Amino acid sequence: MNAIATHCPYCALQCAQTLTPETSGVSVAGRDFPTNRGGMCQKGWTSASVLRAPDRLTDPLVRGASGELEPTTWEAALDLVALRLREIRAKHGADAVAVFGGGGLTNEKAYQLGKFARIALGTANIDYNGRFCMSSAAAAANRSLGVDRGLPFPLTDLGGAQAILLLGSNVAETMPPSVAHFAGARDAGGLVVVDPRVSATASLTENGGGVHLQPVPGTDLVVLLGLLHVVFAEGLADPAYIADRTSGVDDARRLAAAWWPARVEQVAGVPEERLRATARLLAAASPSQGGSGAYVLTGRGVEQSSQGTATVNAAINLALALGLPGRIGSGYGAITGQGNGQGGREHGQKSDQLPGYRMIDDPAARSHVAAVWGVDPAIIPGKGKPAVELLDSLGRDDGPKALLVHGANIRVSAPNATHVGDRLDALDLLVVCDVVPSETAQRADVVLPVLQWAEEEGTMTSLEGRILRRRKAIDAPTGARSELWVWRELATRLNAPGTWDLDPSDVFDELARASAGGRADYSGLSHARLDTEPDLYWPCPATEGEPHPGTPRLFLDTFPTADGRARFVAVDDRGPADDVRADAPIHLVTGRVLQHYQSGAQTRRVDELVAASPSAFVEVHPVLADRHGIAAGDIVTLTSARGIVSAPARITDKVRPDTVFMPFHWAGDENVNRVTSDATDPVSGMPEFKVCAVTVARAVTPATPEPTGLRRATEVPA
Ligand SMILES: Nc1nc2c(c(=O)[nH]1)N[C@H]1C(S)=C(S)[C@@H](COP(=O)(O)OP(=O)(O)OC[C@H]3O[C@@H](n4cnc5c(=O)[nH]c(N)nc54)[C@H](O)[C@@H]3O)O[C@H]1N2
Ligand SMILES: Nc1nc2c(c(=O)[nH]1)N[C@H]1C(S)=C(S)[C@@H](COP(=O)(O)OP(=O)(O)OC[C@H]3O[C@@H](n4cnc5c(=O)[nH]c(N)nc54)[C@H](O)[C@@H]3O)O[C@H]1N2
Ligand code: SF4
Ligand SMILES: [Mo]
Repeated sequence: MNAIATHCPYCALQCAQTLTPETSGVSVAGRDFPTNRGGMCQKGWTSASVLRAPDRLTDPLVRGASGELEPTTWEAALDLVALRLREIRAKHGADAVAVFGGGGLTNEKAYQLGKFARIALGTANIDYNGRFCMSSAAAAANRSLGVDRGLPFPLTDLGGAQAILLLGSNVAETMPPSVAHFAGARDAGGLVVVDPRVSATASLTENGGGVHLQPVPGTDLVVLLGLLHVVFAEGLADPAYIADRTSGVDDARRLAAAWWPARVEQVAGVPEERLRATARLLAAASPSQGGSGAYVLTGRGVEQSSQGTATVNAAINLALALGLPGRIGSGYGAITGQGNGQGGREHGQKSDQLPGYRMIDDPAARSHVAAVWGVDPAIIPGKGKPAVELLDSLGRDDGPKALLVHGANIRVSAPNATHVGDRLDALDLLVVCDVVPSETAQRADVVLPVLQWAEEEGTMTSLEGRILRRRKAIDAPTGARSELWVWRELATRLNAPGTWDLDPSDVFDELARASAGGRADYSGLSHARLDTEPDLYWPCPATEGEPHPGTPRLFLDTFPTADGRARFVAVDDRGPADDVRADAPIHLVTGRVLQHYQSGAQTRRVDELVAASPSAFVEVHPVLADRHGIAAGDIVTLTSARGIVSAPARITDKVRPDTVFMPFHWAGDENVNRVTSDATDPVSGMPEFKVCAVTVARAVTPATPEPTGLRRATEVPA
C-alpha cells in the first residue's frame, strides 16, 4: 500500500512521519526532516492508536429526555443545533453564541472557524486554547519585534550556537527530538536552563553542559532584570547594535539598574555569582564579543504567568542588549506548543484577530477580509472576550448562552476548572465537536463526531513558521464528518452569507487571499506548491514572476515596526497574583510529562502511554515530605483558594523544598486545574497556570469524587 508522508498529530515540532495504511489502521514510521531527523517521541510512535480508539465517536449524540447522550442522525443533530442557535440569537443577540477553538486545528479549519463565528454566527465571542498557550509570547513579540512568529529562524540554526538561555521550557520531555539541536551549545558548556525544578532538560546542563538556575517559581522577571543589570553594569552590551537597530533602551536600563544581583538573589534565590557568570557566558557567545552565537528562548514556564508578557519582554530586552535578534546564528524565540499553535493564531480564532494576523479593529483589515468573504465590512463584529473572561461569562445574565467547542477539552485544561465546569453547566446549549468523548464532550448537549489528523488533508504551521502538509492516509470510520462540512451545513441552516468550501485546498486558497498583505502572508502558497516544497516559511507573498522563496529568517535587515527598529519595552516586577503566604505557604508549579499530551483526551486512550504513565502524581521534596509525614506513594492533597486536588506523592529532590510540581494531563480528582489560578496577564489575557499558592497535606480521607450527575435534557425537535 502507499506510504503517506505527513507529520505527527501532536506538538509544534511536527515531526515528519510516514504512515502506511494496513488492514486494521495505519503503521507509523519516523521520516527524515531537518527538525526531527527521523526521530519521534513515544507519543509520535503510538499516534495511530487514537485513530482506532475503542470509544471513537462515530454518531452525532444529543442529550435526550433521559438525560443521557443518545445517538441520532446528522440531519437531526444539525437541525437541533441550528434551531437552538437561532432561538438563542433571537432572544439574547448574536454575541450570546460563543465559540472556543483550538491550536491543534489545521490552518484551513482555524480559518474557517473564525469566518464561521464572524459571519455565520455574527458573534464577537470567539477565542481558543492558544490563549492558554502562546498569547504572552505573541503579545511581547508584537510589542517589541513587530511580529509574532515563535521562532523567527529555522530550528536547525540553534545547532551552531555557543550559548542558549532556555527559560521555563522542558524540551527534553515536551519535544524530545529537538534536543539534538541543543547539543552544540551543550558541548560548549553554554546551555542555561531556568526552571524551579531539575527537569529532564535542566539535567542536560550537568557534567559541564552549562548552568541550571533554579529560581523561586514566578520570579523569572527578576532574574531577567538581574541579567540585564549585569550586562549593562559590566559593559557586556552591544552598543552599536543598540544604536542602529533598537529604540527605548534608556527606560529599560533604568528599571534594570534597580535589580542588582544581591537583590535578585534575595527575591529569586539565584546566587549572585551564578547570575553574573550566566550574563558573562551569554555575552561571550554573542556576536559583538566574537562568540559563535547566542539565543534566548522562552517556554510556558515563564509565559503562563500574570506577568508573562512583561517577562517575555524582559527576555527580548536581554537579547536586544546582547545584539542577538536579526543576526544569523543568534536570536530570540518562543517555543510554540500545539501542533498548529502558530497557524492557529494567525488565521482568526483569536478574539481580536482576522486572518493574516490582521487586527479586527483595523478598518483596512476589516475591508480586506470582508472583500474576500464577500460581505459588508460592517457585519464583521468587533473584539470579543479573551478565553478566561469568556469562560467566566458563560451562562451569566449578560454572557453567552451557547458555546461551540472545536478542539479543546476545557473541563480539564482551563485554569480554575471546577469553576469553568460550573459555567459550562450554566449554558443553555453546549455543542462539542471532537473525535473522542473528552470530559468536555461527555457533559455537552450535542456532540458531533469529526475527522482527525490522518483522515483529512490540510496544512499546519510549525514552531519555525514553516508551513507543512498534513495528508490523509486512512478513511475515517463511517459517521464521522469533516468540520468544514459541519460549518457549511450550519451556515446554510442559518442563512449565512459567504461561501463555505469543503475541499481543504480550496479553503487554503481563500485563506491565502485573506492573508495577502497581512503580517502572516500566505498568498504565495497553495497545497500544490507545499506538496513539492516542504521548506516554505511565512511571509510568502504572491508575486508576478518567480515565486517568493518564503522567509526562513526574519529581521535580517529591519524589524516590521513603524520605525524599523526593535523596541526595548520597559518592564518591572509585580510578583505572582496568588503568591505564597502564611495560610498557603507552598508554590505549586504545573507542567507536562513525556507520555501525555495536554488534557490527555488523546493520550489517555493509548495503552502504551498509559502503561508508561498511568496516573497523576505530585513531586514533593524530601524536606517538605518529612515535615508533613508524607511517604512515597501516599496520597497528598494540594489546597488552594480555588479547590483541592489529590494524587500520589513522588519524593524527589528535583523540586525545591518550597515547591511542589504536578502535571495537568488527568481529569476528575487528579485534575490539577481544580487548584490553579485564573488570574490573567493584563496585556495578553493568559492565565497564570504555572504558579499558585497551596497548602500540602497527607490525605486522611479519600477525596470526594467529581459529581457525575447529568444535567438538563434537550429535546430533539420533531
Ligand atoms: N509531552 C508533551 N509534550 C508537549 C505537550 C504535552 O502536553 N505533553 N504540549 C505541547 C504544548 S501545547 C506546549 S505549550 C508545550 C509546552 O512545553 P514546555 O514549556 O516545555 O512545558 P511545561 O512542562 O508546561 O513547562 C516547562 C517547564 O516550566 C517549568 N516551570 C514551572 N513554573 C516555572 C516558573 O515559574 N519559572 C520557570 N522558569 N519555569 C517554570 C516547569 O517546571 C516545566 O519543567 O509542549 C508541547 N509538547
Ligand atoms: N495546569 C495547567 N493547565 C494547562 C497548561 C499547563 O501548563 N498547566 N497548559 C495549557 C496549554 S499550553 C494548552 S495548549 C492547553 C491545552 O489544553 P486543551 O485545549 O484541552 O488541549 P487538548 O487536550 O489537546 O484538547 C484537544 C481536544 O480536541 C480534540 N481534537 C483533536 N483533533 C481535533 C480536530 O481536528 N477537531 C476537533 N474538533 N477536535 C479535535 C482532542 O480529542 C481533544 O479532546 O492546556 C492548558 N492547560
Ligand atoms: S516531539 Fe511532538 S511532534 Fe515529535 S513525535 Fe513527539 S509529540 Fe509528535
Ligand atoms: Mo500549549
